[in-house]
Amino acid sequence: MADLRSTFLDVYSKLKSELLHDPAFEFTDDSREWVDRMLDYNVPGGKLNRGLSVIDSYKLLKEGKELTEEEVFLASALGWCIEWLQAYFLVLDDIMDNSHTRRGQPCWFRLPKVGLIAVNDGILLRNHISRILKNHFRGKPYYVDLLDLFNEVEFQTACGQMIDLITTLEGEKDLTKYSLSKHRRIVQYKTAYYSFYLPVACALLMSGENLDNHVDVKNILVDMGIYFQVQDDFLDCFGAPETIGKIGTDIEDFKCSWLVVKALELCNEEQKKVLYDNYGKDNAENVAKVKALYNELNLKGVFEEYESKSYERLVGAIEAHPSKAVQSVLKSFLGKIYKRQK
Ligand code: GPP
Ligand code: MG
Ligand code: MG
Ligand code: MG
Repeated sequence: MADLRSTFLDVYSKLKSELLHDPAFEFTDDSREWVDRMLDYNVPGGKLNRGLSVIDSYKLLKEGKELTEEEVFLASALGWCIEWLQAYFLVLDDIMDNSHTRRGQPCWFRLPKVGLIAVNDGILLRNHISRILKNHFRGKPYYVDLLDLFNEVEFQTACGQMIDLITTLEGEKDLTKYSLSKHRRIVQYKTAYYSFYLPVACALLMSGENLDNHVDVKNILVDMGIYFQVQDDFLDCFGAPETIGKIGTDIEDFKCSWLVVKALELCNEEQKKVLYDNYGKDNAENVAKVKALYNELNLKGVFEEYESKSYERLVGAIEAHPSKAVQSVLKSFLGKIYKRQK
């Protein structure tokens, strides 16, 4: 595993070096240094789960056959494309969510030298994906499907992000419109497709599969992605910032978080008033009152219950799948996130 990770990181260095010498642009020392620093700051510093799982999944789909060096490189390159996509989303998401820290350091846009240059850096990160795909996959029979996949998933994520944002609009702050079905719609689009379906879909395309034949796999992965974002919502409030590497902002941002939806479901009239009066205010006292209410309602316990129920449901769905290889891919994914602390 340590080995796979270091091979994976070697591929990062190679891809970065290609991008820093992209013949389509005449780099100066300054511009090359900017991109170099921007990439190191934003791309490789996460858990790398999404990226590594392309290699894992591809291996499992090959059912134990030793991968060639080229296959390892290509699966890693696709894994890095997902990590680049994630970096692009996070750089922009942190601006939109007014966040302060990410992966244990200030958000990129918070650096005094960066500010809103981060918006263009996000656009560059997105373009790097197309450069990487062109450099390494143009000759492959699945190249068009790969481009289409990244485009589709990016579109779904941007739509999810849009509904995440427009539900919080200032002046229209209205908790009555928050429900589990609204939450589900937001997180399915903003998180599940790119975080869960995309890595497996990349591995399937590399294996020569037609994605139209794997709708059942997609449904299970989307379900898993929803569970993953519920964990993210939970950790936003209850996670340790030192562990999750970020300080939560969902309460301040009036987000349609799983926690607020559950709180609305469980609260009495008096508690509802506390929520209405304090949710969505960028003030430590208001936030503390919301957190106290979450504790009063035992949302930790409610979440633990949700977590074990989701796990059982997902295992059931996975075991009903006809292919053992696909089962191992899905189980490996689920194993990585079940009861995660970060
Ligand atoms: C996670 O939401 C969703 C994304 C990072 C997708 C962003 C999409 C864009 C098109 C920019 P989140 O805000 O809960 O994540 P976090 O808690 O990590 O900030
Ligand atoms: Mg967000
Ligand atoms: Mg965010
Ligand atoms: Mg979050």
